[in-house]
Amino acid sequence: MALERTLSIVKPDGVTRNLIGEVIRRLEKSGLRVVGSRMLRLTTAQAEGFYAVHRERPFFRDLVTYMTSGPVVVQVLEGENAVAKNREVMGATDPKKAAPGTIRADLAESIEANTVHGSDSVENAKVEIAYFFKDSELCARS
Ligand code: FUP
Repeated sequence: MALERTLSIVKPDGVTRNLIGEVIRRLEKSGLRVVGSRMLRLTTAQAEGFYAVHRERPFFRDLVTYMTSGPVVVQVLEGENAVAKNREVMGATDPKKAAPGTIRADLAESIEANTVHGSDSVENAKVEIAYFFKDSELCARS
């Protein structure tokens, strides 16, 4: 088992529907610990940069519009196998395909407004965490 960090985002639909606490409750219940957290409204440039890997995909413009439609909460989670554990608690991208009991199956509105983001690898987690946080803004909990 490896101690890891991962980036989590409560997306605009989650914030708008007052689900910040519900999302964090589920993540904390899984054993993950919050080591950094901030609310912000992404600019178009920030959303485009964050999802740059998807820039050629047909859903890219809609995704950027959606991600800038309201505030988000960006968080860094720490724990054993944090990347995979966060993805497990989140569920599959499309809420219709997400396993019962996952955040997306229970709470998401659509494949776009799917309530949460979670890094998909340790490597990407490092890049995504650095996109939003300085080291000095993170408080180790282990
Ligand atoms: P995930 O890692 O589960 O967040 O999924 P992806 O990295 O594949 O996709 C990133 C985001 O793009 C999703 F959370 C929502 C959006 N998306 C769409 O809007 N339509 C799609 O068909 C696929 C992804």
